[in-house]
Amino acid sequence: FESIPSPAWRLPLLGDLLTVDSEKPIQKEMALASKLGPIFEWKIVNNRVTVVSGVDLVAEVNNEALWAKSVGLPILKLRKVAEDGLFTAFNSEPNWRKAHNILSEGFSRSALRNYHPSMLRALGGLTDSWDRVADAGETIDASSDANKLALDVIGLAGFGYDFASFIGEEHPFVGAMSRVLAHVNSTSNDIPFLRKLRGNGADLQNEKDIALLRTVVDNVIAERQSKPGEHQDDLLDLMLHSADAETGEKLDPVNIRNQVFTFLVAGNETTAGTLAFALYFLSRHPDVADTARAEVADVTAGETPAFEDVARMRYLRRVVDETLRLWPSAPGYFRKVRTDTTLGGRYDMPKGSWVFVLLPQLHRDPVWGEDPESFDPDRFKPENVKKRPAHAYRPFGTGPRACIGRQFALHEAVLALAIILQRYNFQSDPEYKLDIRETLSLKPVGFELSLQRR
Ligand code: MNH
Repeated sequence: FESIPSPAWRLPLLGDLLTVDSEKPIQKEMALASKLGPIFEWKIVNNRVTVVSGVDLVAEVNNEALWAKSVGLPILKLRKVAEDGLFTAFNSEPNWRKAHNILSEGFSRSALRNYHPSMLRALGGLTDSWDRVADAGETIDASSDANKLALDVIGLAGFGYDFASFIGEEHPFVGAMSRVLAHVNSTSNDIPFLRKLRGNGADLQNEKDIALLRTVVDNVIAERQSKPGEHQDDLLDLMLHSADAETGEKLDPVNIRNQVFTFLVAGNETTAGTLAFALYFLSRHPDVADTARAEVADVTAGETPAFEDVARMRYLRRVVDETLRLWPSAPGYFRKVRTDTTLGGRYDMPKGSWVFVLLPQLHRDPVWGEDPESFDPDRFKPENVKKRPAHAYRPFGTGPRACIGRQFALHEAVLALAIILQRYNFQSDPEYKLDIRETLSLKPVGFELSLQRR
């Protein structure tokens, strides 16, 4: 067996201090992968991480016969809040299959059709707010508004709950959630003694934040239960009333709470990041924005996009696909090997070993051509997609534990961009340099747009 490439030998602790970047571990790993290749190993204090990003190796670890989802360290930390919710559940937990069976129905095409009006309603909050900003000649913060929109969308569409993010003060759920995720991120990568030096202020805040998140989740459930006659045909209804066809069992109340929390987080952060990155790319590529705007006009004839219109906006969908290639807002996932095996024909992987699939680097593999950094939606024309190996693009993960919300997210992103393009011209400051914040998910920070109504 060969040993996996790793950064040059360093003094154990001082060296680690110099290489660890607990704020931006993904961007650090991208730099290491560029130097060390499609597989490398590095050590964050006691945690050895094997990072895989070459397309052939990723295809291998995505093979369900040999490998499976692993609940990696950050997901393990998130279990403190989400327990056995869909995203954080261990493969072995019976509640995973039960909830997966029950909730899959909530993501069928007919379910999506039901969510469309709620998505439009949430978007109405955004456009009311942006109209005022445009008239006042001010700017919006793309990530912050994308977060508001995504929370309103998942709240209304999934749970019939209006966070009303664009009206008045920001809902405290937003701040609490983003701090909890940042806490998970930094405690997964930080060095324990540095954390001690910083004191436990962050940990106390974290406890308070978790309590607040639980209260909001309980309110969402209680509000629905206070109206027993009302059926909404949404995720919450499935959680409360539907039985798993396999076991005949319904979800228990504790699990429902975990699922509501899971969906409010999973449905928010990643979609918001995608939308903010897409706005970044559109503002930097006026030709792409023009083409997309023309398509929207063509498909909708200037009307509010109908459900069926969204699937017809092929070019805009490619804009979203290409955005998720360069900056996949969920930047990776963990895989664990089921039996002793050899990876790439030369690296020893005893049963139970795990790797991290680094998506932004996979999405820059040589199969993406000479200039993987360039933003080009045409990469996703069907004839070009056919030329690439299937595993070259995995922004929604792989296998049975892949994203259940994929179609929901894509519908939301295309619809939101269509309405924004229809309604506004927008520009970003040419001086702005993309700055990406990592809180498990990725999003641009400090990215502002000025708007004019069209
Ligand atoms: Mn989503 C799992 C990416 C939007 C709900 N999601 C995953 C995984 C990736 C992912 C990658 C697999 C993680 C792993 O293997 O450990 N998700 C995304 C991206 C977007 C996204 C890039 C938006 C863009 N996700 C959404 C939305 C929802 C959602 C919207 C809900 C409405 N995702 C989930 C859930 C899981 C998941 C739930 C866990 C599924 C499971 O393990 O059964």
